[in-house]
Amino acid sequence: MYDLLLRHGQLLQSDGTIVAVDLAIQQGVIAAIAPQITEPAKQELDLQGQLVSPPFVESHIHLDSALTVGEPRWNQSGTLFEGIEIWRDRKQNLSLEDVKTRAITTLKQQAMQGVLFVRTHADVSEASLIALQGLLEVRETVKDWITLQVVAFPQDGIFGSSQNDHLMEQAMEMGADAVGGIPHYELTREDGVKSVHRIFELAQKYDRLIDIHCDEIDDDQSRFLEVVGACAIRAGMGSRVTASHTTAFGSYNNAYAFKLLGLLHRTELNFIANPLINITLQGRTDTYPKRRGVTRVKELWQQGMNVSFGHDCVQDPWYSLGTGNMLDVASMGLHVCQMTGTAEIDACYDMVTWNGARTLNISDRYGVEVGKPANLIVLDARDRYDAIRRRAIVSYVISQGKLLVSTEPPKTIWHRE
Ligand code: 17E
Ligand code: FE2
Repeated sequence: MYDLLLRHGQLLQSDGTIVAVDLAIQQGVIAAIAPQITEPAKQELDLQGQLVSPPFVESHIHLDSALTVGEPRWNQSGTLFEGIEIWRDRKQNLSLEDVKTRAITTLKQQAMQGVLFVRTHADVSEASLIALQGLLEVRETVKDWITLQVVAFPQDGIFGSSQNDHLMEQAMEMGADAVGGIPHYELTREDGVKSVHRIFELAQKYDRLIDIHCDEIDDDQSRFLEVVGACAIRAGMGSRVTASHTTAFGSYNNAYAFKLLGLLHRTELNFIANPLINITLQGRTDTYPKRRGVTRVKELWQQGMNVSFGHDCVQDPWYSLGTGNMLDVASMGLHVCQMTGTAEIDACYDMVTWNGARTLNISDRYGVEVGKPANLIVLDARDRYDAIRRRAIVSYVISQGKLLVSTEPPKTIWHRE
């Protein structure tokens, strides 16, 4: 007797093919996938030919600042720097309760839309480390229905003030999953380089992943990605390292960009683009032509490198919009990066699913395959293209073998002939 039987699904497999199947779940694990399963189950769902996919992966979000938009004021200039100033004021008033409540509200919003794996940044430039403490507690509270990774992120720079380096070390001891950084915001270019070396040192000392906010600026001279790449090669840990944003890559001259691509090719670095926010945040010092301020997603993907898309923000000092819907992210990425070919559209879907899982280093546990943990979503869509174009509804979310969320499609009535 199975615990849960899903009948009549169209399973999107990791190679992109779609097959008609029934899926059986037992004790939190996918027990069987076959054209027809006849054994009984305690609970059955008829999927009516809807698309079965592994869950969405949110590879980059700031849950500590989520849902604070307008507090204490609105970001009127729309720049990264005004956002950092506003957050510096808001974070004086953090409490554990405040951080946890907003984070859990956001995670529920995400899970309702099919996100079951999340990597969040936690600002560790405050001596209290309340943002980190809060998100580590949330990681524990939600672990039965969503998997959370927490990055120790020094928003004000590791060497921007004398205490921050020590706070990074403390964050590792408290149990952060990954070491973060922001080299382009350090006081000098030299400090930026030094910060990248320090990040690798901490990651190796504490055996953690790395996820660096890297070159999130339109300055074509911001070249910390090459430092991250070089450190990854020397440390032999590329697949455990992520370069987030890298928006300056969109501004580099091609001679340098091609040289850089060659270097990156020698690593197994992961890249995260956050197209919703960076299309609004970047290009603010341009008149016309106005740059897009998003990294070279298509070229990295064409070179076979791992790229995922993140939301970055849900209603915070940097971005007043945001819903947690990963199909919104995929759609914006598709537009901004001009990924309109058929394989390119499919790749945009993969960037909010499989590629995100690879970034999070959870590929061994991720995917709708027999023997893997039963995490999956059912989309009211025919295929990846249809899902992105219509921002398809996630009808069912199955987390760790159990039904977590179900959503009915809205009903629209046409009242004329
Ligand atoms: N902090 C930062 O440095 N960059 C961002 N995009 C956000 C926070 C959201
Ligand atoms: Fe970010």
